[in-house]
Amino acid sequence: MRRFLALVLLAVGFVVVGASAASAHDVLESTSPADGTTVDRLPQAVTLTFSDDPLALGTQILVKGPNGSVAQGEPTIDGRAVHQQLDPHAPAGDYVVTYRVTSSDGHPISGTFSFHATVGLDGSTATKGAAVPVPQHDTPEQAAAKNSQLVPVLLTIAAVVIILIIGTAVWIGSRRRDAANAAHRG
Ligand SMILES: [Cu+2]
Repeated sequence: MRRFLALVLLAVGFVVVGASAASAHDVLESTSPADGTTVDRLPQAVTLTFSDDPLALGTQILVKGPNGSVAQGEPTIDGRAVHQQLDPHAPAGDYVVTYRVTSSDGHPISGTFSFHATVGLDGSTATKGAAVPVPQHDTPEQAAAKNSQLVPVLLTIAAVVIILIIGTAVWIGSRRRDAANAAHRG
């Protein structure tokens, strides 16, 4: 019975120690932009604010946009806030931020949040939920197709110009004839 009681006390002890260790973890209190929100314009940096000052060691902030990673430079820690600068050419669209910081108690904490930017730092725009347009160059086939569409347009313009020239020539000719006839009569 004593051994059993000792085991129970030991188990309770582990639970209490474990719980206090867990509660000592810093937690992410807020982010800018906030998780799941849409911002009019992509900010120049994302900010994560924790419940206590994270340690500088091992801080990693990944920011992934429609064209890939846009995190620029190393994250900086300012008290409870961790800032990550973004590429000044980052486009509009959906963003996912994945973080891994070292809690003030030395334990790693990680997570993710996401947001949508209607206007990018590069001035591009994206509608939430819509497929993000990827800039594309014409393939040789598409370029050829566009050229073949252009040919009838150019032929039509050429035909109109020729008709106008001939029409003008005929009109000038008839006026000259009228003038000559008039001179003849007078
Ligand atoms: Cu911890």
